[in-house]
Amino acid sequence: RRGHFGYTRPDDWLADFPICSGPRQSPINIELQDVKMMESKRPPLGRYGYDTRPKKMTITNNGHSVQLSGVWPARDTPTVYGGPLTGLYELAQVHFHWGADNDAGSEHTVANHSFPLEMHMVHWKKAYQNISEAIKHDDGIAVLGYLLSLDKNANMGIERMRTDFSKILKPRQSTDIDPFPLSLFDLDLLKEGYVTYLGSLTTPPCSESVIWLISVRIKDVTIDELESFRKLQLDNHDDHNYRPTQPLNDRPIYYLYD
Ligand code: SG5
Ligand code: ZN
Repeated sequence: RRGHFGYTRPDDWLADFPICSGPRQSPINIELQDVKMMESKRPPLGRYGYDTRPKKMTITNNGHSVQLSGVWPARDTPTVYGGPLTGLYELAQVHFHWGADNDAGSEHTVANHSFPLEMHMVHWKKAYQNISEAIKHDDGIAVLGYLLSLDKNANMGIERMRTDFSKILKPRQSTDIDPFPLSLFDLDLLKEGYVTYLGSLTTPPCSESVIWLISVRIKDVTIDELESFRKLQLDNHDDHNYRPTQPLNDRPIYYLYD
């Protein structure tokens, strides 16, 4: 069945999606000594809509992750621009990657260190009309990535989501939740700086269409929050949903801050 894949043998993805072994795959390990300052002067990264509460908000267990999506008032759909991006990128959805225990879970690693959770905010370039068109272009998608480390501070966005996780324990369950603005996730990408490189979707079809922006500020996640993710049943009874890191292949990794 097309669209069916698991995390036990990610090498099997290549049979249906050969680009999964392409030259600009994600995630990667970020070695700090490889990170260069981006020299050219660029407009600072900006965003709007993140403080606006959507009219409707939905969480879905799609068998690969839990996805958060929303419907915002006209012109308030969360959007990012500037920094390494050309044009406007509109939010499609937010999702998470986790592991069976605290030693693994993130897709990106830093100096070969894994984090227990990684949050992805997927945006698509509005110039391409829709997301399925955008993934055909090498600058079609911008994903803001946040690494989370086990600590005592609860994340208010995750707390709001997990209130209703009991309704989406099984794949293909979905429920509307009490809407909240994305700023509850305590996003600080703009202030703290971020690492950026050209990569791919980390799931099939592995399209090489993603400009990655990874926050250098590590956020907190509590053990209760992690256990809520781990209770969600995934396809194939996978106990994790992170792809192993892929070869960097001479790609530059840049550090940017505003
Ligand atoms: C998750 O990661 C997302 C995919 C996303 C990939 O599997 O799924 C969910 O969170 C539950 C629906 O999102 C979708 O399938 C809905 C569009 O794929 C995309 O966002 C395609 C543009 C891969 O995303 S990632 O590279 O950021 N990890
Ligand atoms: Zn992801």
